[in-house]
Amino acid sequence: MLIRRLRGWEIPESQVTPEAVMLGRRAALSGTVAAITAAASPAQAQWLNLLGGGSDAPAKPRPALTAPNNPKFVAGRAITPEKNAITYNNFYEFGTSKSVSSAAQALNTDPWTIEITGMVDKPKKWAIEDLLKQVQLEERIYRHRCVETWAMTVPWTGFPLSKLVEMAQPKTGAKYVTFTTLADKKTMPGLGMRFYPWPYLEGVTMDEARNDLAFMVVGMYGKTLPPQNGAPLRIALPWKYGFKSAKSIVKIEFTDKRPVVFWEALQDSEYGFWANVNPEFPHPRWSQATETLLGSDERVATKLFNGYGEYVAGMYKGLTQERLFM
Ligand SMILES: Nc1nc2c(c(=O)[nH]1)N[C@H]1C(S)=C(S)[C@@H](COP(=O)(O)O)O[C@H]1N2
Ligand SMILES: [Mo]
Repeated sequence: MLIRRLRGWEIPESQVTPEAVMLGRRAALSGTVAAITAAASPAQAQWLNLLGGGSDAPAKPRPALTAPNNPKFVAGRAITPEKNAITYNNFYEFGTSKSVSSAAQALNTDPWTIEITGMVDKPKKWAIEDLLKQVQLEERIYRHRCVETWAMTVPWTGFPLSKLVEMAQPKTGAKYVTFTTLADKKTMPGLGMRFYPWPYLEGVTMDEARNDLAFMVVGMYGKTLPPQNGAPLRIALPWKYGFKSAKSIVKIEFTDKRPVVFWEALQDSEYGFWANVNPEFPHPRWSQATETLLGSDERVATKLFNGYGEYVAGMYKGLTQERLFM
C-alpha cells in the first residue's frame, strides 16, 4: 500500500483522534487491513478501505439544476474543477479521510424531511421538494476555506437562509439558529466512531442567519448536490471556516441558547462557535496565513473573513470578548 507523507494542507481537521481509530489506521497502513475488514461490518469495512485512499465508484446521476447566477457575488478566483470539488471531501459521517465520495453514495436522500422547530411561530416539517417550491433558486459563486488550509471556489445553487428565517417566523427571544445533520448508523460508517459527538451540529447567530451571504445550498455546478457534498441540503457560510457549513441537514432549530457545535464539543481549545476566517490568528497547531486551492498546487494568501468583510465585519463590532477567529 502506498504511504505518502501528508502535505500541510492535508493535516486532518483534528489530530485528537482517540486510540481506537489510530490503532485501526496503523493496522490498515501496515497491511493488515484485510483481517480487520473481515471482522468489521460491511459499513465499517468500507470505511477502513477508504483509509488507504478513495476509489472512483460509480456515482449516482445528478439531475440538472440550473438557476440564474447572482452577479453580486464575485469569486475573484478560477472556479475549482468540478472533479476536485466532488472527490476531495470532508464528511466524517463517512470516515475521516478525504476520499469518502464513493462511501457517501450510500446516503439515501429520498425521501428527505427538514424539521423547522424551536422558538418559531411556524414550526413545520418540510419535504425537501415542497420547501423548494417556496423559494427562488439562484447560483452564487463562493470561495470556501477549510480550517485545514485548503480552499475551493464553487458555483452553488440555493436560496438565502434569510428566506427560511422569514418563513419560520422566529419569536423575539430567539438568538441562534442551529443545523442538525443526518445521523444514520445504517449508511454512515463514521457513526461507529463513538467518541465523536454525533449528530453533527452547527449554528449561527440570528444576525448571521439573516446576513446576505448565508446561503442554503441544494446544488453545485448546475446539478443537484452529490451525497458527498451534503445532499440534499447544506449551508454555505463563506466567511467562516468550512466546518460551519453543515451538510445533509435534517433539522433547523431556533433557540435562545448558544449551541456547542460538533468540533467545539470535541476540542474547544482548537475549534469554536464563531470560526471566522482570519490569516493572522493561527490555529494552535498551524498557521492560517495561506491556503492551497484544490485542483492546483497554488498557495495563496488568506484574507480576513475570507475576503467577505464588506458583508460581515459589521456584525462583530463590539464582540471583543469573544473568540471570533477559532
Ligand atoms: N455533516 C457534516 N457536515 C460537514 C462536515 C462533516 O464532517 N459532516 N465537514 C465540514 C467541513 S470541515 C468542511 S471543510 C466542509 C467540506 O465540504 P465539502 O466536502 O463539500 O468540500 O463540510 C463541512 N460540513
Ligand atoms: Mo473543514
